Amino acid sequence: MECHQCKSQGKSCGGKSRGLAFFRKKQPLLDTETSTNPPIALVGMPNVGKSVLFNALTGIYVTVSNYPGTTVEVSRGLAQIGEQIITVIDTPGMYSLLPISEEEKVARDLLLSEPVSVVIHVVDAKNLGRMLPLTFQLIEAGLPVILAVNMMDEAHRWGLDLHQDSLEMELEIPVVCMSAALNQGIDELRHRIAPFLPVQTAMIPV
Ligand SMILES: Nc1nc2c(ncn2[C@@H]2O[C@H](COP(=O)(O)OP(=O)(O)OP(=O)(O)O)[C@@H](O)[C@H]2O)c(=O)[nH]1
Ligand SMILES: [Mg+2]
Repeated sequence: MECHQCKSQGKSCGGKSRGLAFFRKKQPLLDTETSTNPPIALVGMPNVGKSVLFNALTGIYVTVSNYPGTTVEVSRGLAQIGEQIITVIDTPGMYSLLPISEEEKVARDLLLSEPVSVVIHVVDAKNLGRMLPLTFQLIEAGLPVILAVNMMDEAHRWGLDLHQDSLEMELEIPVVCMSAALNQGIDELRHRIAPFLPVQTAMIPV
């Protein structure tokens, strides 16, 4: 079975890397002890690009572990948002906050049992209508939500476009159009996340 690290790099380690608690650090600042803010959670239906976005935000400093009491794997990594380092959680695919599968239950529990700084709801631009009901559920649950409309490259190829401003006004949450696989829109997303983070007091260890 391939690990998260290998999957992102198109390699295979035969699962050996899974036992490692941490992968090598990319930058010295990226240390778990520097991340005191509640995490950012990436949520959304299966196959919308959550893990690709997770890799784009966090680089290679990632842990993969089973959610307690389950066989469902959850990846955590550190992202730099402005001057701050914050944990990002890549949750299993979910269709609704009312869970049916074990994966959906883990994703729901991750969102509702611990505080999060912001929830990034990743959706496929080609299937927006099918995916927005979960956006409404997340908003109604009182969670701070950013809508990340991914796969804009494919949507454009289908001749689709999105009125980002109108959607933002309608939903009253930030909306970011992106193509995570092409690294497009990631900087704007970081920009839109920043106001959700509490001001950090002691970031750099002395
Ligand atoms: N064209 C295009 N493909 C993308 C984009 N983002 C992700 N993909 C592809 O979509 C597929 C699914 O991506 P993942 O990141 O594994 O999706 P996921 O949401 O993590 O899926 P689950 O873990 O099953 O919930 C992969 O083949 C990606 O390469 C994008 O912006 N454009
Ligand atoms: Mg994934």
